[in-house]
Amino acid sequence: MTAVRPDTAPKQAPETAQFPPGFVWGAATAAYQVEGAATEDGRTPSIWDTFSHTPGKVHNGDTGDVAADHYHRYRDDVALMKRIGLTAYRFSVSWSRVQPTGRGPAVERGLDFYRRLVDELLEAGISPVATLYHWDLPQELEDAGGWPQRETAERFADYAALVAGALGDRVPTWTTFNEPWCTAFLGYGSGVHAPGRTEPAAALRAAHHLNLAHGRAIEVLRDRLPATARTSVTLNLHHVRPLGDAPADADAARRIDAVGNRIFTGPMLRGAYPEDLLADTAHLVDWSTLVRDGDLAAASRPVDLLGVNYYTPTVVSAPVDGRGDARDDGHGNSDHSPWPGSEHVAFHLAEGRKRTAMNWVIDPDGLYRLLLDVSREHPGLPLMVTENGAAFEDHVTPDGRVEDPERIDYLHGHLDAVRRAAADGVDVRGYFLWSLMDNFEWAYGYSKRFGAVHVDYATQRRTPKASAHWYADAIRRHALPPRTGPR
Ligand code: IFM
Repeated sequence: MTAVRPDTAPKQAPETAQFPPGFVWGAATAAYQVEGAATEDGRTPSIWDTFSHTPGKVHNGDTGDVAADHYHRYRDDVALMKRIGLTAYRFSVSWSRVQPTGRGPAVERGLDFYRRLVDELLEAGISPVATLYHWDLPQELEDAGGWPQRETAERFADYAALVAGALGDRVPTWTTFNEPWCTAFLGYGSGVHAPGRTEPAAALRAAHHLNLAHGRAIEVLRDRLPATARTSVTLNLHHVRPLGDAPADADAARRIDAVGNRIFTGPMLRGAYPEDLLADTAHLVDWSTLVRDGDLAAASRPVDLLGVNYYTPTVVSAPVDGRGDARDDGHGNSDHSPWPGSEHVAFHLAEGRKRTAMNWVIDPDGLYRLLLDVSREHPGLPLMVTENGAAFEDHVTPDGRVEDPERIDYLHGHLDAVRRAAADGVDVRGYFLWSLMDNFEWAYGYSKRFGAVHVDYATQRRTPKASAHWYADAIRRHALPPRTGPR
């Protein structure tokens, strides 16, 4: 593994430094990760039900069948959010709950759960942020070809219309997709996520249909939502850094920026695929037939907000010893790289830096720089940090506490990065901690805990960790508390 020099430490904020007025303090979850109730009220399997029930796909054979049982415990969970002082809650809607086959009329009992959840949030003074898709495609649509199939984009627009019809009067902020990069490249490229396919060409086709589906859904949302509602998409933008100064390292960074970021920001925010991406991947797909007339105009329907998810930077170089190497890209172990063209790139972990339980390098300055870069590249587009957080080995002490100073440190550093970006002129409207509570961490099952609230899966007992108390303090102050918060 090649070492990366740590950057010089950024200047620390005075502890009293404030966040912008109106800054949103949120936490996020996703349907399959927290809801459970996998077969209740008409819900049928999504690709994640199928995948997690397939031996060998998820750590320990864990599934989302019960998860954190949020479906039944949402009232208590909203009460917890209120105690923390959240001003917003970002959740996702399970397509399989609303439209089990991915086609046809909505199942009202499925929609009712979200109506109840949203009402509970509004009652508690917490603003709901609804994500339409967080990776759980109805299995029947995958059986018909999934995201590499163009028709899935049309089905998504129909589904968006059903959800907007049910919740449009009470949800002020809407997000089409969460991290479409993961859907395309982990689902259809490396196969570490559902549906577990390892077909690079299919991954690129999926990416295009996700762009198209996003645009079609934005059109539907704009049509059906009140004028005051805000539309958005959330991207896991990779903060890509070349390892060294060599032009070959810069070219590796360009490639990963193209297939990691600009493959979505291009069509969605500029109405075009970047020329270098098309050239780099021309041996895999025929873009001239994949992208039809009108697709890019559809994909680039304006959004009101861009959601940015950040956890760790992506450090790359030219191939080492003539070979590309994607083992350290932070996206799980597979014999198949998620990155088309990864034979031209080697990924690196920064040595000498602290890591989380995911083995992700902790680098808050990456978030600061990412926000500055995105705001420079897309001026006038308000940003929201829609996910940021860390998994650590958490334990409940005999007297019922969870001390997680490393998470407090992580949150402090990253919130300070957001504050500094805002102070330097970035229009960043808020921050959503990932995650409100421990949950099903995809291929890692329940082995990784990202929550500010600890969940004992045997009893479903919730215990706010020290970081939840610290975050509550930050919200009260509208400023960063010291790293070790109050108990
Ligand atoms: O748990 C996930 C979430 O579903 C999407 N973004 C990254 C998180 C941590 O891996």
